[in-house]
Amino acid sequence: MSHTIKGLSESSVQYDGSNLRVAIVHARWNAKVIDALIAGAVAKLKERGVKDSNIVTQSVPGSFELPLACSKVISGSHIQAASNVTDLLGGLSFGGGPSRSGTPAPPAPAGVVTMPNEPFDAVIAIGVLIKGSTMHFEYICDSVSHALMKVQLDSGVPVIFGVLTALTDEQALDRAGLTPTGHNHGEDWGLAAVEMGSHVRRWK
Ligand code: DLZ
Repeated sequence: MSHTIKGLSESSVQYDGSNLRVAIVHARWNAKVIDALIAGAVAKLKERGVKDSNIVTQSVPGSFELPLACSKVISGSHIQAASNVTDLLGGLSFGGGPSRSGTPAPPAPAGVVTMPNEPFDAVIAIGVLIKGSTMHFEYICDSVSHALMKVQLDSGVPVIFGVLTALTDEQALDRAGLTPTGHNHGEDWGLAAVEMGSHVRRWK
């Protein structure tokens, strides 16, 4: 058995997610890893009592798009073609009425279910960046992590940093629990969302 000092230690408090609402905003690059991370996050959200109906997912093309999408999701803007966890590829979108900013929302496309624009207690931003042969990786890792921190601090809503910055495919698979010795970091992000969402409710 391998021993390591790394990793998230268990909290002495069992945070209750039963009244929390959490958004998962995820990139679609490196989908196999992304899907495993989302599944890990959702499993832990549910384990902590977050209701299915209070978990909303929104996909964006790549990690570079995560900060803007998180910001819009938090501010209650309408994003079409969002989906919920029971139908990751289906259409369940935010809102049907006016957004919280007061701007009238565009109508949802046919077949897209709408959800009320309730505020989110936490947002989990999930992306998988894998280093290639150019400087692209470095630029995106740096800008995305700074921008997600800015969204969190500007909005006061916890943005859980679920962006893997892997040097190899193997590292990415390992951190999504897709290797025999790996650990799914999505699970940690689900727990972090419930813990931070609970803290921020108390700190208000
Ligand atoms: C272009 C690109 C590349 C090369 N690699 C990744 C990656 O490993 N992970 C990821 O999430 N996104 C990648 N992208 C896409 C960018 O994040 C972004 O979607 C595009 O540059 C368009 O803005």
